[in-house]
Amino acid sequence: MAAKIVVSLACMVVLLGLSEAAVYKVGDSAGWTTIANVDYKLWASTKTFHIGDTVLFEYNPQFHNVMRVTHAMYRSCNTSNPISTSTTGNDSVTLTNHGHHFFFCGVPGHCMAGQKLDLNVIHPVSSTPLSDPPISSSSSPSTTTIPAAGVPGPSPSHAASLPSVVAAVVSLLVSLVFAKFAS
Ligand SMILES: *[C@@H]1O[C@H](CO)[C@@H](O)[C@H](O)[C@H]1NC(C)=O
Ligand SMILES: *[C@@H]1O[C@H](CO)[C@@H](O)[C@H](O)[C@H]1NC(C)=O
Ligand SMILES: [Cu+2]
Repeated sequence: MAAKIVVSLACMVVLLGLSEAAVYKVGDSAGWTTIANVDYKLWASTKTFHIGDTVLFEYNPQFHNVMRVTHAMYRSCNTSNPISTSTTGNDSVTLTNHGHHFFFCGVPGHCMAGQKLDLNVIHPVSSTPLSDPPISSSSSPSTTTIPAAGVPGPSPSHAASLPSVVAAVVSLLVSLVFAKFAS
């Protein structure tokens, strides 16, 4: 029983990853830049990022780069110790864990000018493929109720009600048979 549940949960996670993997170009047609005055906070707020999705930073590497940083460094535009730096001009980042991911351009002044991005990847079990209403896509990671994975499974109430359902079906069949013989 438990093994079955684990397997079906694992399948669900895999399906989620496969069905929802998307590629988002940061800043859409404007790309990763300071010229167009893109509001990257607004851009990110219009998307729902899932594990397995990819964000693509496209920019002229002569003028910009991409630094992945901590929240503290993001807030202060501190470029001294980035987690990683990309400089190809066409950098894709696959999102492999949930929570916030912080990026900015490390060229002096660019982060301060707004070339910074905070992506929030929602928790994988907060959305299910079939049973959830669309509202869930705009929900915050606060929906961490794990049983919301939609498994119609072995909660104590279900387990207890199963024998009574069987009993009801059996008694219905018995009464039908008796009714047939009696007529
Ligand atoms: C930037 O962060 C480093 C630690 O990573 C710290 O030593 C330095 O003081 C910070 N600089 C500023 C201007 O906050
Ligand atoms: C950037 O990389 C993506 C794949 O990561 C590719 O599909 C795209 O064609 C590349 N764009 C440029 C301008 O090289
Ligand atoms: Cu820049």
